[in-house]
Amino acid sequence: MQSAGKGFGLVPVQQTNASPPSDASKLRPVEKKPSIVFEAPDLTCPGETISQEEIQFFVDNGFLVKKRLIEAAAVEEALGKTWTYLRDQVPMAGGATAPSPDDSSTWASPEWAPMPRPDESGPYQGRQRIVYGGHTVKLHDLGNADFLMDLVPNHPRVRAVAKVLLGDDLRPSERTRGVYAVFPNAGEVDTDDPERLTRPLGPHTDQVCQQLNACAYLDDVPPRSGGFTVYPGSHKIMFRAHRFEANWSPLPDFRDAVRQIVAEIEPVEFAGEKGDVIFWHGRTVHSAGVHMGDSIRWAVFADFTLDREVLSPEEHKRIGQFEWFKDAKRFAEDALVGEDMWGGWRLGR
Ligand SMILES: O=C(O)CCC(=O)C(=O)O
Repeated sequence: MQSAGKGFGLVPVQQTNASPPSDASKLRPVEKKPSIVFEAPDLTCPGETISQEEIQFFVDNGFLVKKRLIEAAAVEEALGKTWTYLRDQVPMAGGATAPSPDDSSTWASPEWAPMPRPDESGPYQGRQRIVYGGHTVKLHDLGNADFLMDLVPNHPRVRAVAKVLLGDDLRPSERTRGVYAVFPNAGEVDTDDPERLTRPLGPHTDQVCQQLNACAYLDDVPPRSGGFTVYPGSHKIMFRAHRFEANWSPLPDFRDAVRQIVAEIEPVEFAGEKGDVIFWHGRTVHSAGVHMGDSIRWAVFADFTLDREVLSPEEHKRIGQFEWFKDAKRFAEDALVGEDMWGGWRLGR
């Protein structure tokens, strides 16, 4: 296979609207499969950034778990700073107790203040700087803090894996998506509820421009405690549900493809340790995981793309594809989806 080069098989992109072009009247509900907790096989080879078996696993499944890739001490320090930020920045409802790192009895179902509407223009158009509601808090505006940049996208070991998979000419990272926290659910007590393993799953794919992403855990994530969850192999199906390889360009059968995946593929949830990093192909269907535990799931999400010409913020806004909190800018030129979905990837070559 050829390696990715600037201009390799690329055509100018016809800018289309963001919505999947599917007839909503044809949508039918689909029964979600419960997730299973994933046992990562050890495919590592001493001395190698990624082994051939790991590369093949990523190609086949659309994800790869690298255990303890980031040093525990650095992760602990980052989590301390994240706690400080959360307590300073996320407002609580009147009289509600703020979650505290030293008191796990404050973690279940925190009562946040009502969240403001997103800005309709400007640099934060479309998404609040911090999203808080229910059990999830997304600290987006922490995403470009130096300590998070150094911890995940610019960490030498994280970047080395991204380079072996995607290519040496990675676009310099400008931000992460921030820290995503999933809090325990105080109401999670009914063990007879048959839907408790599926109701929380929100399978979806991401927009704008998607090549390679990473999810790094800032604390240990026990089973059934909000672990990041993906649908293995779904990257191959969703790749073909787009017109272009990386830019969001859904075809008419996009929604049917998601429904097929959700109905047929058993999702896997990643339990793990602080410093573990899950690399996942950008077309993979994914979700935050089921949370029936009593800890907070802390994760940093980062995006990687090859270093090609990208659209300006104004152009992203014009086509309804402006997501300031991601490092996933649309390519000005992108390759049409063809037979080989890995033509632009390095995959160790
Ligand atoms: O928090 C998670 O585990 C999922 C995040 C997610 O779905 C996303 O960033 O698109």
